Amino acid sequence: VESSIPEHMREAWRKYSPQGFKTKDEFEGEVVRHIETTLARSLFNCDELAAYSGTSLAFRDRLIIDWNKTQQRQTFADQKRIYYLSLEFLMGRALDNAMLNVGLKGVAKEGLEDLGFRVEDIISQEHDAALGNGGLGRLAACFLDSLASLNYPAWGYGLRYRYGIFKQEIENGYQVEIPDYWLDFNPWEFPRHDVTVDVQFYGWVNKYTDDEGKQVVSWQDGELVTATAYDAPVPGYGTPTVNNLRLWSSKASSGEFDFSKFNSGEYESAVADQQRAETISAVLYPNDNLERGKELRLKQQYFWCAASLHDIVRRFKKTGRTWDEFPDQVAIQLNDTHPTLAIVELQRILIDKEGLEWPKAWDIVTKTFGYTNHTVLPEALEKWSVPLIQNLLPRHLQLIYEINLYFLQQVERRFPKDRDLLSRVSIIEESTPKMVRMAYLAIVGSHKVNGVAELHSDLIKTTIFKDFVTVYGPDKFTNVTNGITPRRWLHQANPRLSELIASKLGGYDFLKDLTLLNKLEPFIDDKDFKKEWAEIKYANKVRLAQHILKTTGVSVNPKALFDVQVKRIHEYKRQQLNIFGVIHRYITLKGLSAEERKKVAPRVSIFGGKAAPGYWMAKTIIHLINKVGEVINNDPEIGDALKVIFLEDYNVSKAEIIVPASDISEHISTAGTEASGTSNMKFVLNGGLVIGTLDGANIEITREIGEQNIFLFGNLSEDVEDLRHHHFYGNYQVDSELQKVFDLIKSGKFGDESAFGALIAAITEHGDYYLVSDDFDSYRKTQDLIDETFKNQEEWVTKSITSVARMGFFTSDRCINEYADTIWNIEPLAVADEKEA
Ligand code: BZD
Repeated sequence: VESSIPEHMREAWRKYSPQGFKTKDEFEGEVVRHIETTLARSLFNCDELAAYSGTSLAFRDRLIIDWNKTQQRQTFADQKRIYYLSLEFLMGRALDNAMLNVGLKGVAKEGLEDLGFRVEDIISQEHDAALGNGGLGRLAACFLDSLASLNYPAWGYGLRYRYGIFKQEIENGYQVEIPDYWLDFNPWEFPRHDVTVDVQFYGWVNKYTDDEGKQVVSWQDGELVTATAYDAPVPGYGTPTVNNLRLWSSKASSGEFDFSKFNSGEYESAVADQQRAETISAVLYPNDNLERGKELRLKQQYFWCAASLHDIVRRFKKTGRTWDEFPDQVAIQLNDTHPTLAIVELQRILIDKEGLEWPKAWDIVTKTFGYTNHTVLPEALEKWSVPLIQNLLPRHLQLIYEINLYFLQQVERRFPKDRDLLSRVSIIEESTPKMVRMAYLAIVGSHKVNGVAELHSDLIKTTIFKDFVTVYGPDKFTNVTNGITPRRWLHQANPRLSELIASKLGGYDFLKDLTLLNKLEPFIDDKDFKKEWAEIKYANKVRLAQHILKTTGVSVNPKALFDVQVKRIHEYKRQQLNIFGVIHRYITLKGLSAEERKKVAPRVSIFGGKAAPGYWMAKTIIHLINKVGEVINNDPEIGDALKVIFLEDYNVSKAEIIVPASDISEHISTAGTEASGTSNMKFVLNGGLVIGTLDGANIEITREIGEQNIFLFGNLSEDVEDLRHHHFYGNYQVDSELQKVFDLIKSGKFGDESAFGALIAAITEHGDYYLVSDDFDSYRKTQDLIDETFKNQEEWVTKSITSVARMGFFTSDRCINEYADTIWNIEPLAVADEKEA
């Protein structure tokens, strides 16, 4: 391709190819130019939003240069690529990240000062890209950062939702949902109106024999929806690699299907078609760890899978290779079961369009895909009804049945006469209506299945996927413990701590090799270092206290112990255990004399997180937290001894303020329910200690940082089943201290007690599925131990530094390298000029 362009053209191109700014003056020039010409504003009407826009456009120009080069480099190198399919990418803000990754934040800071702005104010103008619910979506974002930072040829594929996760407001103690329209001005996305795919829905399958006697299968009629690509650059840290995140947006196809309507005057119905098509990429489903089987959700999934697969196949075909080579060029990772239809779609392309034989096509498919499971909760496992798929995707349903048949025949050959096994592993559940078990389809269609922390990966092998271990043997199942990017979660969120660490380690190499943090251990007894460490934590707490005052009107003492639980609200995550503990603390404080109360370590209990709009129990928990806060925060006897804060609208950019400011964070899920957790890693990396159960990645965090540096409590996962059984069949009694909490709630102390009835009944009457009562005593005692330990600041800071020094394992770089080596079989692409960041 390159050689076909004449030298004089290349010469001219090279001469005028933009280089991007490097110095402060060049930066200012670019910002002013963008504000005056791109935005048509001037010195006299340049507010912070306009300054943000100008700054972003200046950085964007720089990124685009590296982005284009990266794409060219990857095309010429022609290596295997990894495609990460995720319905969620919780990216947060892009500008700060771009500044740090290209190593020009200092230049921007000074330049903006000249222009009359503070860099922090400009950064905070940006609307979060909130295209995700929680851990799964943020993990995808951390992975993109690592893939680019490690120079892997990688693409993310997702949906360009017009509305991201809703904005949460609290009114009278209740959650209210406000739509998140985030696309008003988004300088980070590039519409590619020339990159479109028509995606088909409904219709029927025509099977016939053609003139030459060949069997032809064709999916006919129905409706077409056009997918348009929107690309966003993903810059690596300290490297010229800028990868691509491609998000699809839906609109009605301009193809043959609706022209007839316009022509026959059915204008309104044509408009309705248009709106129906646009609805597909309109909203992110706000459920985390819950599946509800809605047709529109299935449409989203197929729309995105079909468009992505088409794009991937189109790129592969340009190389002129034969189909055998597909798995040597393409690895596709499924972020949970949401993209499972991609498996069926690739098989359809190979069989129906490319004319491959079934076994050969299926071999290619299974070599290409890997599947990551993120939950064992039964209510989160996706199942789609057969009639629904039949109607929406008739050809895919046939293929699913054939895949199942082919698989079950294989099982039967190995385990003859085991009818039970066959029905247990069947992709089709024989219920009314019949259901397609997406996790089973994902397992059958992939060469590797992984869990996201050791305990979780063991659990999937012994519980939900047990029979598949029998069928395939244990090697198909593996573990890749989650990680987080230290660029965003240390360097960006906590610049002073990052700087202090760099001063001891002689530079910022630890941001690319997090195991270097262990070089901090020799400084654990260094007085000045410890003092600075503590000062930074304090400064971060002051900042959070300011945010709390501004957003809630409550003034908290930054010297108090900040106890934080921020994550999606879910019964299994047990925010109810936390708030019951807070109420118990309140009862205890009220029983003390004023003198005694002064001796208690003051505490601020901070909560944050969204409840799925239809999840009543979760909303009740939010309501209780807010009501308890109203009472305690206004009780003059209590004062600073205890404050209870609910922070509205927890999201990525708020996490960047909250995480560095915690003394203790809570990761207290019922053992065996939280697949991994990733905020646990973020808090510890920022010098916070953890109270946690032996669940998910808490177990590995404990192994790495040492038992003396974490506050563990509660029952073990292997005992959960027996305890649940005992609740129903034993003589079960609620913990007596917890009963006092219930009594106070029932007295109406926190407002209308009937509002909280369901929350209490879940424990006292409905079997306490999440073992709140069983763990209450050990939770309280552990909290008391935390109070004691916090009084000895010397010891506390030692634990904090030691933990950070031992967190190297939890970088998403390690995690991505494991995926690359053990699942994807891909190599990084060499880059000539690795940048000094
Ligand atoms: O994935 C989460 C798990 O609950 C965490 O334990 C784990 O750390 C992270 C990353 O592996 N799962 C989710 O966040 N799941 C969802 O958000 C989700 C969304 C839609 C449908 C089902 C689940």
